[in-house]
Amino acid sequence: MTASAFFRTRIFVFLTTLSTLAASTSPAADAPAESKADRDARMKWFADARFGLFIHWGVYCVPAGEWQGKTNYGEWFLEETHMPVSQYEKFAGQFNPVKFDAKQWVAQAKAAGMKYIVITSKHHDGFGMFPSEQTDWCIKSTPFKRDPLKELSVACREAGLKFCLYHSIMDWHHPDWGTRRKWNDKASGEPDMDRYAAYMKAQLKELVTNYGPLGILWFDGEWEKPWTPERGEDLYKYCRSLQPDIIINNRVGKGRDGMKGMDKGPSVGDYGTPEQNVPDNGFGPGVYWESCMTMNGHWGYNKNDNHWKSTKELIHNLVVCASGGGNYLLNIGPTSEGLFPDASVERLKQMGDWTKVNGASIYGTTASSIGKPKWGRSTTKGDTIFLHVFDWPKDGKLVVEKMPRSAKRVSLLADAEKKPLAMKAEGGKLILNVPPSAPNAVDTVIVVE
Ligand code: H79
Repeated sequence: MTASAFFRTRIFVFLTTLSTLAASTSPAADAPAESKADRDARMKWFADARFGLFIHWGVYCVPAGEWQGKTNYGEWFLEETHMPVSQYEKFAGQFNPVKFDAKQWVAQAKAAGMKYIVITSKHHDGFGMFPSEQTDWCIKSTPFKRDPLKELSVACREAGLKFCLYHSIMDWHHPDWGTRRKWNDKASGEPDMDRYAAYMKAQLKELVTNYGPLGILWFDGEWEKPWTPERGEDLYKYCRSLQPDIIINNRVGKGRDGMKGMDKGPSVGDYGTPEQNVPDNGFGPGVYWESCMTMNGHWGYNKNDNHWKSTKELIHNLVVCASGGGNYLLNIGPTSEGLFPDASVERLKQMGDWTKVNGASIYGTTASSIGKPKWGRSTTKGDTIFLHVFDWPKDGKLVVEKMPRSAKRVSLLADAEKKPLAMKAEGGKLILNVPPSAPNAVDTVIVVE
């Protein structure tokens, strides 16, 4: 495949209007862009999946968010404490997660209804969670004589989940990252971004070769000046050359509109990445996106953070993502023992109770033409519309204001017998007789065929 064949139709936000533009960012316009059909085929598993697990795991889980009386650190520990790199490196010597069980993590994610796992192969502190030949600043320098990424990749494949990696572009440890920190006492000489890009590529080659095929490469930390659009395009092309069907998020390039996460203009990358927010109405058909979010207030493990979101809030977020045509990537920060925090485990279980019964209204669905009803949300698949009722009507009548077509049969998704609910069509509206109290207090799903 030629270099420019990698560049595709890009979709981007212009002011508040979303426009679909056929724009190639390739400097050489002689080769055809990936066709929409080919792109949709490559993105299909991602669009069907809707729900994934993010895992932020690195040596920052050793201090567990606490240092010199302050308790609010996470994976940004090195940057926020300004600890000398030589001192931070000592956490590697204490990282020995002997309770880590890849099969158990994957089973917990699967039971929650998650279809893919994205784990940090390297966060901004540069530490590799895999034995890299490119550096000693990786799992090799810990007492833990195992390869957690290998174990997880195998467990994912066995369980039918896609295995994906988060790999930070910004690197506070590497001497060649262009904006070197003053507290990096291990680095000398002048930073050289060409050398840095070669280092990243060599690590990515190891990752794709030894843990692949990967579902997604999830880049981050692209916003600092040394990272340029040209470097982003080059890295995108390189990763696709290693594995043509790999999916790459938009943070490989420079187009991202801050935490809103969608691209401001033409840029490389396959999908948008809202962070810590769920867009209210999605971005229209054909736009791929995924909201990533913490379960409490930190990505990396913080032993003092008890600001856990309720399961209800997490389920609603998943449903709002699906109803806007996007995915929900929910984070866990495991401990230095190798365990998911209890509160995370509990929430995964509870989400699983809901997805087990109601998964048909999430996986493989898209946004429905009903839009955003007063009582909740809606998704659709084929000839079926799923009504997600967050606020159950007190008078036993659920009104669907904008019914696109006449309904043949209406029932509760949780009802295996599909007992029909009484209904009445009235001037484009559909009025349903529903039980007096909500069968599911979080989100009762009604199936309209
Ligand atoms: O890995 C997790 C966090 O450590 C990382 N992304 C998630 C997935 C993260 N890095 N930074 N942040 C979260 C918040 C940083 C925001 C800012 Fe910016 C960076 C503000 C200004 C520069 C993002 C990029 C918003 C504008 C540009």
